[in-house]
Amino acid sequence: MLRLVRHGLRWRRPYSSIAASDIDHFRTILPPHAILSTLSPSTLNPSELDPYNNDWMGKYRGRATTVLKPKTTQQVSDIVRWCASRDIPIVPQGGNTGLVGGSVPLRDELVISLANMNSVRSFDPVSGILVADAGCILQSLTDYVAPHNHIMPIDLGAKGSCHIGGNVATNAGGLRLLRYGSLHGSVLGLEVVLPDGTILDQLTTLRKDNTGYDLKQLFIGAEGTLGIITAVSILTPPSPQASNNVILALPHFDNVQPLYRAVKRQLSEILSAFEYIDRTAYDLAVKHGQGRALSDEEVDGAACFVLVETSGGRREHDEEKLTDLLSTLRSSPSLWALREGVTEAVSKEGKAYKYDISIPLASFKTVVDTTREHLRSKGLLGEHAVKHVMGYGHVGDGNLHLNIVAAAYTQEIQDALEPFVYELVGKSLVQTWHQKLNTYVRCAASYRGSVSAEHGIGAMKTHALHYSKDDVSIEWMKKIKALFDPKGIMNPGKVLE
Ligand code: FAD
Ligand code: 2HG
Ligand code: ZN
Repeated sequence: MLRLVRHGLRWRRPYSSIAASDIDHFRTILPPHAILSTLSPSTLNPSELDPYNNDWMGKYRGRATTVLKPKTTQQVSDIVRWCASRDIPIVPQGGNTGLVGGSVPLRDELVISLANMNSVRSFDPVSGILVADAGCILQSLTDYVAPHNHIMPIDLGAKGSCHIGGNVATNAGGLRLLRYGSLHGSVLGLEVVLPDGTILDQLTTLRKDNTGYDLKQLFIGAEGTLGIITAVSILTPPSPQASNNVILALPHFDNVQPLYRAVKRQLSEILSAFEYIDRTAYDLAVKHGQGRALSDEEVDGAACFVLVETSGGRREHDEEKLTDLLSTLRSSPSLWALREGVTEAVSKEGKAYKYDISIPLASFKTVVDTTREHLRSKGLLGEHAVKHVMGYGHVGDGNLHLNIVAAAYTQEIQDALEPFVYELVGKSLVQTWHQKLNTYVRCAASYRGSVSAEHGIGAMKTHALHYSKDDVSIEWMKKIKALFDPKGIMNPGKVLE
């Protein structure tokens, strides 16, 4: 029996490490190719587990000895039942594109990868309801429904790798939330293997079902801490007949808010996205070859950019509306690739500290500037420390992605950023940089924002939950966790400390 230690703290309960005898048992459930283990008598090279032990950012690293890749819900159930009997902690893993360290082990937990559960179970082209295994890649589902003139209600830069199960487990937001709402609305049903191995079948395809507590909602955004999602029933909207997008270069951040109001008023029902990219983020995306750059003339003097997308029923009608709107604005056709590519560009530039926050739109720039000045005051700005501080995100959702790109992850930068950023966003007093006084001013008001708008809590923000949730809420979250997972084996150390 091994006691796991994390960040110098003892985990609350004793867990077992996986032993060779456990692998023997897993062999009775899965075929040999679905078991990746470095434990004897396997000859697997430990580096073959790197893709499962390292997160997308290269920030979190686990030490799993074993990865299982079940193909059926029954296999998932049998594995989990065994782990529950042996107190073996589990990390459910989808496409491993998560940005908060939730998808990789903290120590040597068992990784259950859903990658082999990748079949579409059914699709009804009349209702648009799709039922798919949790391990289906988002892009493959988009391709699947496209010939039926439907789209997925969710879209994000990681679509080529992330799983629909991972999307649901993180309640991912993405680029279509403004138009199609959150997964709490479009997910109709789930099949989940609970932490004792029981299969919870809530895979309904009903639009309306008011028969008591809506249990599936608990698993949407639970980040694998309450159970393993094995299948998803989801409502797919009809494909828009016409879609247009433009990137607008704006001279001042102050232009964004009035523009958003004007765009909403003029485009109304056909507005499907309104995305923000500050100049630093734009320059990085261009530097690293993401999307099509605007001409020098177009970007001259631009402080920031917004990408506006319309999706509607009639091409001429939508184009006319967009043209009317844009007639007074500098615009240029561009590609979503530029906006979607910012995350990729950031990762090519260095190591990113990512803060995914909900705050009022008017404060997007203040938060970025305040963070930059704070780092400057600590002497941490420069090629060998923090190279860039930037903001981009989803204006329509009030969601800013504050990214701090450093040459390396260091404790000094980490300590400078936290709790600074969380205090800036969350419940405590707000500090703002006062240019004239060349100092911080603590304001009496707080943004009362969210420290995680869409990426989740994972391992990164367990200590920061209290900035956005009160004690009563956290206490009830803990009670729910204990009810579903009394042994605490499901993704320990994630979401809740
Ligand atoms: P993973 O990373 O494998 O896992 C994420 C979490 O979900 C972990 O806690 C894991 O344990 C749990 N989990 C995974 N599968 C299951 C399952 N079947 N059952 C139970 N728990 C499970 N996120 C956004 O919200 N919006 C964006 O616009 C966005 N854009 C991104 C762009 C890029 C380039 C990248 C790299 C990431 C982006 N993300 C975005 C973050 C990430 O892609 C999403 O969080 C995504 O939903 C994670 O899916 P995944 O399959 O990769 O899950
Ligand atoms: C996006 O909106 C994603 O592009 C990723 O949520 C944000 O990389 C990030 O910080
Ligand atoms: Zn985002």
